[in-house]
Amino acid sequence: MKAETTLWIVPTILLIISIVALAFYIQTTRSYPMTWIVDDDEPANFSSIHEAINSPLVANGDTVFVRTGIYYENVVVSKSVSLVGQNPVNTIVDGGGIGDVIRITADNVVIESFTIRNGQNSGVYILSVDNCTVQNNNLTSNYYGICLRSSSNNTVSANNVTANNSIGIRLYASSNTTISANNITENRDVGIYLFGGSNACMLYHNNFIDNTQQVYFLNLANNTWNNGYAGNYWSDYNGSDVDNNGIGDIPYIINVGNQDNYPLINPYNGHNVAISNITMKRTIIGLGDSERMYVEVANTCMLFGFAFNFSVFLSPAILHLPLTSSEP
Ligand SMILES: [Ca+2]
Ligand SMILES: [Ca+2]
Repeated sequence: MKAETTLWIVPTILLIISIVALAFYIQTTRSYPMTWIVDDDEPANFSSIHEAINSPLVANGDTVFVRTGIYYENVVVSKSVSLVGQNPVNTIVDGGGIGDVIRITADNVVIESFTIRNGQNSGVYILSVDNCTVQNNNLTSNYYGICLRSSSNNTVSANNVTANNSIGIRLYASSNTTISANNITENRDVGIYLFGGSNACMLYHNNFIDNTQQVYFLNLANNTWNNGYAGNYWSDYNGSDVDNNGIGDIPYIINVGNQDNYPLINPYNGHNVAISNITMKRTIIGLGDSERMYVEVANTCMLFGFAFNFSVFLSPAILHLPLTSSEP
């Protein structure tokens, strides 16, 4: 009897191990992304952000959605996930005055819609990674708001980087960084600090307001301070705008090799473009006819009008009909 029992135990254990291994294999090799919910005080998949990131259930490509609350954590994002807050005002990650609040150590990470505060070092520290995005966050009361080190091809966009204890955004040896549409305000030492060969960065549509020093370079570097037609808003710019096109008439000089050729007269506040007028002589046009159309578009600080000619020709494409109809 005893020998018979032993005979069964071994294959049974092997079978259980196989099933667990198979389940784990299926879990870790799924090809579709999943969204996981974190909430500090309501039922959810996880109750803390670091618990979610560290879970073997959460894989590269997944989204970790964090509901509103105050999360006292120091998070290391070591997987290629999108970490998304429910909203940037009430979804707060507080570093408690210790280390970095969020440190990114994997490529292709997104950090979006949080308040990130009280980092002894950085609010967000981007370390030796590519293709990460930090957008739509409030970063305040950190030593550095956002810090990039030895990282390329990353994007920092539409963040409020305000009242950090030293530097708003700090780049060390980080090339090809796109920094756009951020409010960089009232940082104690410097708005943006670039050193260690942070070249070929593109910075535009940012509002640099009342930083003790707006930009500081430790080493010379060449970066582009516009997107080809619009630059940044500088609270200490004192040029004029005689032609009233919203762009200052003289460049904002940063240093040798760095100047904003298209400084904005008013702070940038997003793309709110309206088509304010379309004019055509005729509305019924025959095949082969030429016609001229005038279109006027406006945003919060500029009004553009442009005209173009077009001809009507025969195409196999079907004109779209209205999606809804009031006819029975
Ligand atoms: Ca909550
Ligand atoms: Ca002008």
